[in-house]
This record gives sequence, structure tokens and C-alpha cells, in this order.
Amino acid sequence: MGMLTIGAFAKACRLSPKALRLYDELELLRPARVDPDTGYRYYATEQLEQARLVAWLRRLGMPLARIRTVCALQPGPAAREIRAYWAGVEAETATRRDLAAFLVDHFAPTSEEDTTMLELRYAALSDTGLVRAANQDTAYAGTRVLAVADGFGPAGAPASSAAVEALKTLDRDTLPAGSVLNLLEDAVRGATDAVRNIAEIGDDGTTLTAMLWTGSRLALVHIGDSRAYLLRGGGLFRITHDHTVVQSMIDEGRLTAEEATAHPQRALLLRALTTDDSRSTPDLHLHDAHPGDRYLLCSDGLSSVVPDPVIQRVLSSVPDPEAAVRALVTEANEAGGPDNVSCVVADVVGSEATDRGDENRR
Ligand SMILES: [Mn+2]
Repeated sequence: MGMLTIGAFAKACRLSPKALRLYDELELLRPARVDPDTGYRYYATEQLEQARLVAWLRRLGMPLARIRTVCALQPGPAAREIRAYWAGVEAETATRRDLAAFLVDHFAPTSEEDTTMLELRYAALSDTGLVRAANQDTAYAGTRVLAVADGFGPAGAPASSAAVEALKTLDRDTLPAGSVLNLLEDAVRGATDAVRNIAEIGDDGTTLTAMLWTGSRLALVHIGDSRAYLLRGGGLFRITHDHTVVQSMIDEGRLTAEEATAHPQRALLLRALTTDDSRSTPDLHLHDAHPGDRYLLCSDGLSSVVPDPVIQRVLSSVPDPEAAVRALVTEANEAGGPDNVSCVVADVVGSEATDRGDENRR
């Protein structure tokens, strides 16, 4: 077995001697021999492979503790661990990308199109379903605020209703001065505080998926496993990402979307408005509204039992928002109604359509 000094070994594996000493202390890469008199470290040439693997994983940005885990694994599990690490990096980057896009929109000059008069037509409906004894969901739709919240734990019902109540402070004719981003953040902080005043224990909390209408855009705030969909040009697009254990397993390639629908832990949330600060950060998005767009907010009581193609068919074929939310709740209950189900449907209509609507109402 050939032995190398730390300097020669460092050169061969492209790690600095300083890094090698750190990895020794962390038991990530122990020298083959330490001279008892001088304390000099010596490495075996056979250790080069492992050292270079550590260097590659460092280049990936993987934390040392996780590298230690990977190095101790067999090739198959090691591959899965690296895939899982990378999925986490991408999810984190996606969240930051959305925030960056939000900020770009915030600073971008207002375009000509934004002067188009647009208006929302909306309806909300929440139903206990056929199995649960009580309804812990809250659904709300007003001129500016659309919201669905799905409470959990003993205080789930007051938690979901308090979160929506806090957002309703934005439901007024004129928005208070300030950027949409700051308004939303303040409202969400209010919602979080309200939930915490109710939730005594970590088991209580609520999801929250809500939109604030600015007159030309919809600012979306989302945490948990309720969802927002956009029906545009006949296509149905899910515009929220579930903050669940199974969704992260799908992202990491450990589970298919189909397997997830039957997974025993599919209701386990990674994030929600709870007493736990580290799990309470929502996602924010800003959406330009186009005339003809239809938005759906729903709790998992709909999306877990009614397949997307059925949701798409109902949204495409039932023009009136009131009738659409009723039809969606009916679909959930016909599928067994195992959970509380809440839906908000909102249509973006242009000013011409608005005028016609007014005439029809007269
Ligand atoms: Mn639910």
C-alpha cells in the first residue's frame, strides 16, 4: 500500500491540506496513518477515490454531514440520497425564483394592458362532506380576496376561519397604499398571529391558499396542501405546489404521482400556518390576469378524490361560478365525500363583458 504525505495527497485529490484536516476531524476521511511522534498525517493511495468523491460532492454544495451519509452508503442508496439532496436544492431554488419573479413584476413599469378594465366574478362554497362530523374548512370570495383554508387539529375550524378573517382586511374597494407584496405579507403575518392565538399546541393549524385581486393581477399566497388551478384557453394548470411529504417524495423521484394518491402519509404536511415558525413560510406568486381566465381554489377534499380531468370538465362546461362550485362539491361527495370540501371559482372578465352583465342584471 503506497503512502502519501498530506501535501502530496492533497495535490492528487484536489482538496487543500486544510480541508483534509477538517475532514479528518469530522471523521469524513481519516488518514491511513498518523505518525505518533510528529502528528503528520499519511494517506493511502487507495483513499484517493474516496477523497475525490468528497471533492465532487463538495463541488455540488452538499453539506459535510450529508456527504458523510452518502459516503457510508452502497451505490444504489447513495444515488438516491444525492437525487433527494438535489431535489431539495431545486425546490428551494424554485421558491426563490418565484420570489424573484414577483419582485421583478413589482418593479416593472405598468404596461398599456394594465389599463384594461377587468373585474372578477366569483363564488365560494364549503361543505362538510359525507364522513366528517364537522367542517374545519373555510372558503371565502369577495371583490378582492379569494381564500380557501383547511384547518387541522382540535382547533382546526377556528384556525382556518381566523386565517381567512385576517386576509379579509384586504377585501375593500381601495387597497391601502403600499406594494402588493408588502400588503400580502402583512396580511399573512396577521393570519399567522391569529392562528397562533388559537392554536395551543403544534397539532393545530391550517393551510391557506388565497389570492388578492389588484385590478389587473392576482397575487397568490399559498401554504399547505390546498390548491390553486388556472383554466386558460381550455387547459387546466395547477399553479401551486403541495407542501406535503408525498409531494417532496415525488419531486425526489421516490414515488410516482399515481402511488402518491394511495400513500398512507399523503395528508402529512411539510408546511402550514402553525405554532412552528420554521414551517410557516408561504409561497408567493404574482399572476397577470387575462380576460377569460378562470381560477379555482380548493381544499384537498376536492383534489384528493376528484381527478384533474373531471375538474377540468366541470370548470369548462359550467359558466356560472355559483353553479361551478356547487357542481365541484357534488363531484367530491359523489366520490364518497371523505373530507370537508371547499371551492372558490373566480372568472376574470373584461369591461365589455361587465357592461353586458350590468344590462342583464337591470
Ligand atoms: Mn382537508
